Amino acid sequence: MRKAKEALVLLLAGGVGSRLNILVQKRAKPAVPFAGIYRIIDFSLSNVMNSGLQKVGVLTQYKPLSLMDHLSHGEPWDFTGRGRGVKILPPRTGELESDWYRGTADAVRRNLDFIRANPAKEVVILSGDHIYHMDFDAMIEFHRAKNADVTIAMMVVSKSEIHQFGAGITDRDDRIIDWEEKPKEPKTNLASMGIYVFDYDYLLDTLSRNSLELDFGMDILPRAIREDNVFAYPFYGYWRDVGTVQAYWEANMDVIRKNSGISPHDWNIRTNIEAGNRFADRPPARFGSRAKVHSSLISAGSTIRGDVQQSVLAPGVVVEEGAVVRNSVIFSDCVVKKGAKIDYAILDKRVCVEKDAEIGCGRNHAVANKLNPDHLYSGITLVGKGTHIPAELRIGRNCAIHSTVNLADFSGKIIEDGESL
Ligand code: ADQ
Ligand code: ADP
Repeated sequence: MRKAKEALVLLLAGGVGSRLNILVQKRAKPAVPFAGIYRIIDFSLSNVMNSGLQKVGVLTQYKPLSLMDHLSHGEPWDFTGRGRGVKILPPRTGELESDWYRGTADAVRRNLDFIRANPAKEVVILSGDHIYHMDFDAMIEFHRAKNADVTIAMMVVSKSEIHQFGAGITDRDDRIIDWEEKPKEPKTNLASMGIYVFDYDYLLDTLSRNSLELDFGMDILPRAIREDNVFAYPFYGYWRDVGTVQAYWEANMDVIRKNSGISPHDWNIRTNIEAGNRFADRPPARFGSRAKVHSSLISAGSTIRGDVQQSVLAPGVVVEEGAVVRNSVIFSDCVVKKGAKIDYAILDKRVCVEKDAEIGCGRNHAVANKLNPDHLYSGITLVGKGTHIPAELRIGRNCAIHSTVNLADFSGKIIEDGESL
């Protein structure tokens, strides 16, 4: 029997994800659309389902509208057929914003009644904002074989990335003997994937010990590593924290790259076909006689008469004749009119690009901005939901165009590289 059935899952889906810039202005990071028809959270939830886990509480907090809509319509997350497998746990807060969850452990602590009402052998704690493919059953088996109190999924990342993660040092038995959350001077490149298996009783006990321990990575895990049995489950598959615009764009590109290990064509990812993108009742994608498409993902309801290369298109996107879309991620119901050119851009929903406008074209000169985390520097230009880009406007690279901006007088003008409007 799969061990996973005996575990309870808590999915943390409340983080702000502010480095995703305008993509998270109106929605939580796990609700950001991904790979055409999915949202980021679909990958965690599909892993849960494919691993045979049956009971999931989703902890929400920040701008949960799109997320709740995505999780609560239709049947895709009804794992067992006997009532819903997924339960949305709204924020347990008072009136004041300062009373909001103050960290991941605090968020879980505020839902102790849900954990107590669902006794299990283990509690699996996951994040709703990673793109990956993983079998939690194997991890639970490892956790039991090690007789662990806590098991953390960990993988080797590059030296330049480790400062964003919890970093651990293990002994030959995979026991974690040293730990630092987001180290400034890393001693290791073994990173925590933010995926934890806790022994059920151990979790209840540890959370009720000290209510000032607010965060797993900062507080709970360092103490557990010092005092108790904490192991690292080594992971070798595809996993990305899509916390930055660069990482989000790259993960979308991985979906269309051959053998990247993350294609939804190779394994079962579920989504909600009725909410949000509403592609369930859209007609098939169609291609005009002059259409040229390669290395791309095109979703239902789209009409392509121009040129699409190396891009991910959500449902209902129109690319008119003579228009070119390259190296880009286009959300649902965008229109790219005749002669317009889009390169290295992410267009949120319902953006209309008028004739001969250009977005994100040219070379990436803005690498110097790298020191300022508020600036985009990876070369990608972002355009907010519903923005109307007038004819012949040229928008450079690394720009962020917010939904609220009115560009009516910008026809024929240039928005320079790195500008934010
Ligand atoms: P971070 O990436 O900094 O580090 P954190 O901000 O702690 O992650 O959030 C973890 C997850 O919980 C995210 O999915 C976030 O959306 C969610 N979340 C945060 N606050 C929440 C709240 N109050 N309510 C509900 N959900 C909430 C963590 C670990 C590192 C590890 C990385 C891996 O601390 O050790 O390396 O994840 O990405
Ligand atoms: P997102 O891009 O995050 O899906 P949308 O603008 O598409 O955001 O909508 C946000 C959420 O609100 C969606 O889940 C959608 O189903 C819901 N929604 C959008 N427009 C309406 C509307 N006019 N009435 C009710 N719900 C809506």
